[in-house]
Amino acid sequence: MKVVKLEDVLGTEHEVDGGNWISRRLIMKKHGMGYSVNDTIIKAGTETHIWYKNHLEAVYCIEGEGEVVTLSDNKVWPITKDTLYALDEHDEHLLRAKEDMRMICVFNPPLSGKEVHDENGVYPVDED
Ligand code: 9YT
Repeated sequence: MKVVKLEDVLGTEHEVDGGNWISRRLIMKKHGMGYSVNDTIIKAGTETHIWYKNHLEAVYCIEGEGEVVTLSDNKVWPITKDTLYALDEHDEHLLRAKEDMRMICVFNPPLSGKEVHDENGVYPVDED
């Protein structure tokens, strides 16, 4: 049994500042669950290019409002509180936050916990 509180992560190396977002890594690869879980704040007024070529991600919005644009078809997906989107095809996308958004992000394979996007919006494969 594991219990993790947000306050345990704040101010540690697992509170990661990505510029447009701050990701609090709650469950990571080291926990051995086969996925990772982040509590992430997307900053109001930002647009972030993301392309998780090496991961599948599901994102559940629990606060705030914004939209995702999938770049393969330029479709705009409104995202508000209580909405989940799943990047089931490693979808390249733009994430736009109209206001601060709080997102619960689940990654498969799990993040090691310190990742930030590279210049293409990608997280690397964890080789360990
Ligand atoms: C929602 C989203 O993809 N935000 C970017 C940060 C990432 N999800 C993370 O590491 O929490």
